[in-house]
Amino acid sequence: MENKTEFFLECFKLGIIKFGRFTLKSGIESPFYVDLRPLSSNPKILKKLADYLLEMLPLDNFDLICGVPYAALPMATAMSLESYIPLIIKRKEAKEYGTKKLIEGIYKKGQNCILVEDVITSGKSLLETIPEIENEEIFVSDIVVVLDREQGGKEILERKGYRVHTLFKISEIVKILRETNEITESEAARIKDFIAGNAVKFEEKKRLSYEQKLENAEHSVAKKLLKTAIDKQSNLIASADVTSTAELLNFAEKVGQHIVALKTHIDIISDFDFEKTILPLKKIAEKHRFLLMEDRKFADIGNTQELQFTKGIYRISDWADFVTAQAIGGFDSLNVFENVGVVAILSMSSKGTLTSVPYFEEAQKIALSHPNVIGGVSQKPISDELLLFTPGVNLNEKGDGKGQQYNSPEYVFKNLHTDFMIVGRGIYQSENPEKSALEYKIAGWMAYSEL
Ligand code: 5BU
Repeated sequence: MENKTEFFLECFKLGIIKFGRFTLKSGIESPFYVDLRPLSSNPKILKKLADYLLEMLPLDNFDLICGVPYAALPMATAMSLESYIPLIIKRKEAKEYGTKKLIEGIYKKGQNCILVEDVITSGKSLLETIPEIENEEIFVSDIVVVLDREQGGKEILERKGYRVHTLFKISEIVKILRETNEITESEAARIKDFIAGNAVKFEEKKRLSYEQKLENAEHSVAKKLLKTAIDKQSNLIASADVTSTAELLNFAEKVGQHIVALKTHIDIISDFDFEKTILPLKKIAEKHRFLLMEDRKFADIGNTQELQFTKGIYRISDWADFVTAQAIGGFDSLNVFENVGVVAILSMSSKGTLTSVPYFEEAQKIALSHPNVIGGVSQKPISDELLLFTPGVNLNEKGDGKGQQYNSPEYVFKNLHTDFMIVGRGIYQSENPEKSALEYKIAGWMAYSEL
């Protein structure tokens, strides 16, 4: 494809930006007006536009495409034709008769949908559209936008945990148009002033520091985790998804100094033996001052969970500092985890997960009110009364071909306000796990510190 600047100039020739005085929907007067609808009347341009928009996304992760009505509908259609990802149609208003559906087309609950928008200003129309799609239990994680007017909408959506991919920014466009003499210096200056003066004001929610969270923490395990993070300047939890005692101990020894906790799936250790696996692991944890997090994901009635927690060959209650548990069994099912911290699963990182928005909200209510719960596992921002643990983090991969979906450390700390990132294969499958652990630790701490 030609470069993006040339492509923009081709689009510009169709009259998509006008200069002068225009009153916007919000009532404010703008020195320019953007209308991308002409792009849809030129098939070659529309096709190229669809390719540019698709290029910004990890396409394997999506099952559906939907455009915000009306201007983005042809764009979404073109993207669907180019990628073979099925299209769904969002109505502006539900029909008064018939099915009264807001979303038309063929879809299933739990599918991942790319949302397409032509221009983003304050983000208002996206904020209205997203819940209507999520109410159908379709997941929206990524939004592609042709043009960002840089008035704060992108940031508002990103703070809510959506990834916003924009093809053009108005500041870039002004630069291109000035360089090609399409606009005068004074026009460029007027536009720049307008952008600077009209960013939508939003109260950026400051994330709480580890020190502030430590002050607020009540549970001893939460306190210990936060103290460890501050002392070691690390917010990294390494996931040791290895299958033998030797590998587990070797891995713990190598990465120990860089992590706040080691996450285990103890039931995948094929030669598990309490004396030979757990006792040395505990020693390494003490030596390097990290906690043990057993990712057991309890999901039963309280009585069964109690047995799974305290009995069997693993006797998790004898060694884990904290465990993961589903909230699906209800509030009382978590009463049995008395001497450990519980991290409740609020949403999952895998494609097609059923942890829809309503489920997430109910699970979060339980997490917030239960004294044993110290935090939640989630791919969305959560209440800052809870610690947020986020798996699905990798510096090099977008997915694993088995449904896992990855974000970068920067993304999870900046947009989700994650407290602890969980990294598995990014570390234990690397050639030098110790070096990789250090790399992730630095990336995570920098992302946190820059906020
Ligand atoms: P990975 O190798 O970085 O993909 O490993 C991620 C780990 O986190 C792995 O042990 C999973 O079982 C765990 N995990 C996850 O990936 N996503 C989730 O939503 C939850 C746990 Br809950």
